Amino acid sequence: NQIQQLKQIRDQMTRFMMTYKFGLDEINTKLQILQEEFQHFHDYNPIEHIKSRIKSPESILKKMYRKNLDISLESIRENIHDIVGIRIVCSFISDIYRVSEMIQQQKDITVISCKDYIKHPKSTGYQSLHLILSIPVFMSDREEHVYVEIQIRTVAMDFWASLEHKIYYKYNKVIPDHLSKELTDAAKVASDLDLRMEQLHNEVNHIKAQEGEDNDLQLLK
Ligand code: 0O2
Repeated sequence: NQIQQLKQIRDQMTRFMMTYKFGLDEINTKLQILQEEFQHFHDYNPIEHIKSRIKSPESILKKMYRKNLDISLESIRENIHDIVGIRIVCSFISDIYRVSEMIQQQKDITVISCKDYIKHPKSTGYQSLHLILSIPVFMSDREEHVYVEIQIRTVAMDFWASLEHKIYYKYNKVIPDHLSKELTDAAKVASDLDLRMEQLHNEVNHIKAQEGEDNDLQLLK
């Protein structure tokens, strides 16, 4: 009887985690379509690269304990919004908002929250756009809704966040003051670089558009 019970729990857990895997597959397909379509019609891909992960059951439990929540599948489903985590890295800030809009417009997606740490960076200097979405997953006998966290950032923001994350864990979440200050300064440099790259990008686009117009005029002559 106890073995039966354990088997039942194992099956429930497998089903539970599978739902998130399907959710991730769905979002990945959506992103793939957006990239291909954009590349085809605009000859440009606003996405540099995408990384994704599914939180391990151990990390999920740790987060539940940290948040002081009762452990049940139902409670995990409601309270942990980043079991599926996707990071989209773009070249330019304008691409971040463009990609975010394209995702939010999709009819089967419900936007639960949108945190703009680009317009309002964290005190550490952290910048990114965070979306929490709910998406339907259609199984053989039922429809489930899963939460997905998407972080969208530039290459510079990603570079900064990866290093800061490593330092944060290296010092067991208490970063020495001098490093903390260095990181905040580096975040400012990364942010300035993003703005300059955006300006350059706009200038190049402007020149390209003018050349296009000139070519059209030549053809009319
Ligand atoms: P990990 O180890 O990356 O998974 P939540 O804790 O998710 O319930 P919160 O804190 O309001 O709610 O979410 P927020 O602010 O949207 O941040 C969620 C994630 O963004 C974090 O996940 C990090 O991945 C990233 N993040 C937020 N702030 C920082 C920061 O200052 N530096 C870096 N490097 N990353 C940050 P986790 O679960 O905290 O951590």
